[in-house]
Amino acid sequence: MSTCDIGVYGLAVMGQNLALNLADHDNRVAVYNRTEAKTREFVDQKVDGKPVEAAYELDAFVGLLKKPRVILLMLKAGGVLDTVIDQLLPHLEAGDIIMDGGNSHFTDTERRAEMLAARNIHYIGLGVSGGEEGARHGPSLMPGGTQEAYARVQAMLEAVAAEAEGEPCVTYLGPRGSGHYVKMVHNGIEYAIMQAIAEIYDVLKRAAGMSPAQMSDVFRRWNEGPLSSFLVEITANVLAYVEPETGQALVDLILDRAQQKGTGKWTTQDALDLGVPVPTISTAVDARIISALKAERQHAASILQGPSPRPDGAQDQLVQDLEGALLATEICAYAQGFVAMRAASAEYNYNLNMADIAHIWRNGCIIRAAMLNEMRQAFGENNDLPNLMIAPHFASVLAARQTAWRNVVGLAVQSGIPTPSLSSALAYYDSYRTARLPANLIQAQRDYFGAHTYERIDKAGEFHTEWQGN
Ligand code: NBP
Repeated sequence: MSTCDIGVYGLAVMGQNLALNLADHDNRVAVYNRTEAKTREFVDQKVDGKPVEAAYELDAFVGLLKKPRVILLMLKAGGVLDTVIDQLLPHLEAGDIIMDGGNSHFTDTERRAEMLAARNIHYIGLGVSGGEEGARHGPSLMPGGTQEAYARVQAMLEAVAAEAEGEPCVTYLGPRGSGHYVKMVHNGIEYAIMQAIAEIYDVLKRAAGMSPAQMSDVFRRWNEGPLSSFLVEITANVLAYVEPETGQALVDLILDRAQQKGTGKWTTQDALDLGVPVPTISTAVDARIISALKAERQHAASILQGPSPRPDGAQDQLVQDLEGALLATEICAYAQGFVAMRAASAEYNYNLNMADIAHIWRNGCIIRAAMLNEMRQAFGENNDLPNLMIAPHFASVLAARQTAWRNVVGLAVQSGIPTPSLSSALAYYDSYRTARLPANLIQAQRDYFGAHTYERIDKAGEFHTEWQGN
């Protein structure tokens, strides 16, 4: 019987939780997974009387859906999507909608949307953020596709999304791959903020000599102020966690090797293609790569010299400075992400509304933070704001925190504690506010060895000099 409002294909963590969330909001949900046992386990252990119908064959799954059909794919990103779409196509008809809720690369989404449009099948690239908990109780959703397709799923998506001040954290973002583009940048910002927090933790540990429990209190306090955010909150919880078996702070027992799935790298790659600097995001990707070189780092530690941090007594001032440095760095990370989206919007004709993006990130997603309210306001006043840092509110926050930020970076450099994200953000801030950078010398060098010409500040035109004849 074709009675289901939506079908969820893919029952790993995200698919299971979104299926339950959809079922909680007046939807009859069909579910399917490649490995049958996972579907059976889900139905037996999690569904608990909710309106969920399982299928164990693809044609039976599609047969459960009302026409025109809506199918949500929650699959491992990559070639799997092409395989599954190919398998689904013979069962679908014109007017059906496929949504890809995974972390697909936006160019793959563009290609799939074009291929499916030729068959009159709608394709929505749906960025989903919030992890397991968000998927179950309210994620932030970033949809891109045709407006016609979005109108058909709008009520359903609004019902399952998180809410911020009574508004759902989902809105139509733009055509084709725009939703996945915004999700990619969301993850790039996420990388940067996580790296900045990790650096702050390192300074608190090595320069202030604090224990995880003490640091947890610091992050918990910060979470009551302008840094209030999901990532600061969970950091406080992680630092407070004592493992029952060992009686130790679990964070101290975790190997210092961070993994990645690629969305941060993609953000950097595309930003570079667009000519947009995103140094705080890029350094966060680099930092994860360096963290993976554990054996090399252990070897180098016995060869390369540097200062050994010695905790001094002035903890209160340092903690205060660190709060300012983290806040300023986070603003830079968001600023860089918004600049990348602005450039992408122009290049790929996405027509993105930055205030809407700030709004849908206010709840449900990993980078939700109190400061997104001010970002929404800043972009609401000017969608073409060239850089968030120059919005009056953020310019004054940065001005008020810059001394603290410089103190922290200075201390870290003096102590030999690597703080690539805090430092790169400060260099970004200083570069952006410098009216005359030393690029004049670079132009002279380029002209010297390659006759690349240069422009002058005192007259118009392009100039070349025979430098060696001087
Ligand atoms: P995974 O990314 O781990 O994907 C597992 C799913 O893909 C399973 O249902 C698996 O089926 C299916 N699959 C694979 Br692998 N190969 C397949 C194939 N050839 N044909 C059909 N199905 C195949 O799951 P997830 O962590 O729930 O994430 C789902 C998507 O959401 C991903 O794109 C992820 O990047 C994105 N995302 C994840 C999170 C998070 O917190 N986990 C947050 C936001 C977005 P099987 O059971 O038969 O192996």
